[in-house]
Amino acid sequence: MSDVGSPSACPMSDVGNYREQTQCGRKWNMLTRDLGPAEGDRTSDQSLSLCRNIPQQYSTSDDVIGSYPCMFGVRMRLFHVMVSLVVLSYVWCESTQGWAAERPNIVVILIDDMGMMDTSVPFITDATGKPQRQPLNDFYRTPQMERLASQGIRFSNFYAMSVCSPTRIAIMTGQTSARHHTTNWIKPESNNAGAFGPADWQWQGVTPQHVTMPMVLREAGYRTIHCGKGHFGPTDSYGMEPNNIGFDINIAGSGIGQPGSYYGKENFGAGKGGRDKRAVPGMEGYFGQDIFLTEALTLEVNKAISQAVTDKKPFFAYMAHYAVHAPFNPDPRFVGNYPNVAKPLAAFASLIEGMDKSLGDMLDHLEKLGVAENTLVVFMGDNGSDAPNGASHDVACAAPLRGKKATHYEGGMRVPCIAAWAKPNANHALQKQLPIPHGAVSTSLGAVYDIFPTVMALTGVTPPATPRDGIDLAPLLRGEKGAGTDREFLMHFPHEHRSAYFTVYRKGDWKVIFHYHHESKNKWTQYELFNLANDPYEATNLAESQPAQLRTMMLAMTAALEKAGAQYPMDKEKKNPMKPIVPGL
Ligand SMILES: [Ca+2]
Repeated sequence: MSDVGSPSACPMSDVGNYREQTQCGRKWNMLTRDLGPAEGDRTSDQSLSLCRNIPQQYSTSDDVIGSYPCMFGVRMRLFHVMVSLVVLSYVWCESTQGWAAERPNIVVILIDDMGMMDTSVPFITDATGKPQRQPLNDFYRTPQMERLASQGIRFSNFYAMSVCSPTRIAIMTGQTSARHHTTNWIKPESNNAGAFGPADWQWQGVTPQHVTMPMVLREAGYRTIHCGKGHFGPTDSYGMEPNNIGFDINIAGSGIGQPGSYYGKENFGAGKGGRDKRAVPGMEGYFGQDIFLTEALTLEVNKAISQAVTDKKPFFAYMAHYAVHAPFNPDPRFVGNYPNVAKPLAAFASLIEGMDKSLGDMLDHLEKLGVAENTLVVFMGDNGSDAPNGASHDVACAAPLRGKKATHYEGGMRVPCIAAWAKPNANHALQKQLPIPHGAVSTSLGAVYDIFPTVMALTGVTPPATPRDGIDLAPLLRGEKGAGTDREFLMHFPHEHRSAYFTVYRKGDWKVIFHYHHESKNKWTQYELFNLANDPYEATNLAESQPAQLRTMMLAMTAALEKAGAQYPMDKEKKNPMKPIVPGL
């Protein structure tokens, strides 16, 4: 705070007139150092778009705002300006360590619908924490994930929400879905609360009231790059546009949750009848070409990273592949590797292999640019597997885990997570600050909402003090034994999908599931209780046989939901919200 000035010394109303902000000192100068045109030529509107020395071929905030209908566009601009000012005032005046001579670059790679078993990297461990290969590890081919895992640490108990948007907004805000209230995937065209879902759930996704990780990093001087699937808000909402939520650059992101087509020859869905509404935006340069979407996105994100390096900007690159979400278009480069399985599964496996090539291409590119040693890579899936291979609630597509995407079992929300420096060098200053053991496995519980506080701590940026559920994973990344043990994980889903109207709560080895709309006369089936240490694949429901443990876990679940300000599903009469029922003894 010493050289920055307090918020009162830097009134927000003065932000537009930055030439007069001399009292704010060094940090203010850092924020404005790339503003481009001569100061005297800058309008107040221009001066509000801080740190945006952006190549013109990319979609920027102003491009998008200009495309909104008039009144909506004015509102969006006003919201955007207000949020920028609020975040700016905090980051600018409260950042404490973020101005070291060298700041780490951050690359977050998020694979859509990739579960923990959709890889040749074994994540399942034995009781001692040693990885145990499973048959699916011998089916999928992900050599670049193996490369990344050999350079860093993987998590065997890493959780996402059970579907797309709740996880994506958890990454952006550091909040569990029970708190940010986007508890379901966002249908772009209409509110999909479901028959008994809370009517006021956050279908709109990210709004100007949210403080997001890219917003904070951008204002701290990072080039923030979005590539791939957004799915942060429905059509024509504030959240549909990644530029609004803090990204300097948006490549191919919008409100859609899946591509119309993965094929350049099909223009990625544009102009293709029913698939046109899911056309991938901003990829016109590849229309008609024999190129797969995964490859095209990789070329584009690498270009954006190159530009950041050329501009001498630290960067935060969020590479959110559309792969491996349906439609299961076979990737012609790889599908021939899977001749003996059903076509949909072969296509899914080829999507996996394509995204793995992308990972390798990104790692190679970082090394070629000479920035690999100061770039942290975090690789994750956004929910459990959606591999077309068996029944939803069985031990099938995510075997030996039970369940798949959108279910309440472990296969619905356990995802791969690997963190590593893009090129390990134990003597590098930044890597000395965060030494990550090579080829290590952490069995501690981590979650997608931990990424925000982890990145903040690593970059030394202090975000505005809004409620968050995540923790700084640094002790786990360093491989410290005992770190992160006995944490809780809350997954709240008051909507309909493969599993409907449920809450999952895990603490330590125990996991409890509550089903709100319970039809059976057997009251115990409203609950599922598992000890994951003894029964990792959820075969035996202990709810009836261990009522004391069930009550303990239900009390803790109820408290966690209340603490998060959760919204509850409605009863069958749609009159009253339903809260979990804590059983007596
Ligand atoms: Ca997903």
